[in-house]
Amino acid sequence: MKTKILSMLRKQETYVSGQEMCKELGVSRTAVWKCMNQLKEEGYTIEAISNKGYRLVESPDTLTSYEILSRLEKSMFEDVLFFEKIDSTNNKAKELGNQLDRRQLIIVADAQTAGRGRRGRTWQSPKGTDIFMSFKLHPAIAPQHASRITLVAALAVVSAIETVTGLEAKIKWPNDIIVNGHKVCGILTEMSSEPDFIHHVVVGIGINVNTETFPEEIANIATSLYHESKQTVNRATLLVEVVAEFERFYEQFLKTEDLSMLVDEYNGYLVHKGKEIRVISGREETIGMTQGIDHEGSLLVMMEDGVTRPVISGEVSIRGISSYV
Ligand code: BT5
Repeated sequence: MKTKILSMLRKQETYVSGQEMCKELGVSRTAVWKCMNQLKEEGYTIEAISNKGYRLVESPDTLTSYEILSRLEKSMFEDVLFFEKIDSTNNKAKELGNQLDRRQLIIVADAQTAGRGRRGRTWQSPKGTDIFMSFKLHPAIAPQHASRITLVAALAVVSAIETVTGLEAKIKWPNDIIVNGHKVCGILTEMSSEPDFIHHVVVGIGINVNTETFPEEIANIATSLYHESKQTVNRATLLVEVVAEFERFYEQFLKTEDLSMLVDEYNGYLVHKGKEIRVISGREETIGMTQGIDHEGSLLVMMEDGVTRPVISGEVSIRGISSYV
């Protein structure tokens, strides 16, 4: 009911009458009134004027499922599950995937107690300020193409950050988003599959939105949108923009199972474009210049011998500079 009430209030700039709401929702006036009071208690500012009805003046910075669903008009995701605190939204999405729940879902948390990065690393996930979310997807594509979805998600996040905050965001291939040389977002894609069939793909996205300070171990690497813009960002606004952009790019990706329709846009955001870089993948180190990715999502590096080779995965840094980028 909260989702429906909030979406009705959001659709109309002016007042929505109590009567209209009762009719649309099929409930009594008292039920609507009770729900309005609950929303007010949760921090929503709702103006109520007799003979006119209700108007939403302001929303709190919250990521509840009704806050997000009421802002998502049409979506490929069937539901949004919100947790005040959880070990990891990726764990939850995988757990649901393993229960053979094939609905495409968004899992969101206000805090994580065991947020994860790649290869067992930790993702700092404090309460109340940032976005921790996972998409549970069931693409009918070849399992070996699934890692490309990380790049699709990165494109969605940079684009959403630019739209919502006006900040210039860049992609550090393959899974980081950078603002002013510091990491503002990380993406972790995980999959359960058979050799020729995907059970589920989980795309986990962590965005530092309003965090003001970071623990010492990441203080030199990390930044937040608040830190860079000196303005707090409404998390639901940004989250919904990321989802909308992801759906737009993902639809294009699914047509070809590669990035051929997205390559130019992606390369336009690449932080290392035209730079001499060092890529470490496993024990191998590659040094050279990159102009961008190819349609398969590999980073094309022109080596000192003049030959361009694709790098499938690895950690990239600018050669000769010891900073994180
Ligand atoms: C990542 O790994 O960047 C992927 C992070 C994915 C987090 C999301 S949150 C929702 C979902 N649920 C999860 O449990 N995970 C996903 P990687 O490239 O391995 O980078 C990890 C490294 O980033 C750490 O070793 C730190 O150096 C640094 N780091 C940790 N927390 C950070 C933060 N909040 N902001 C910036 N850098 C951070």
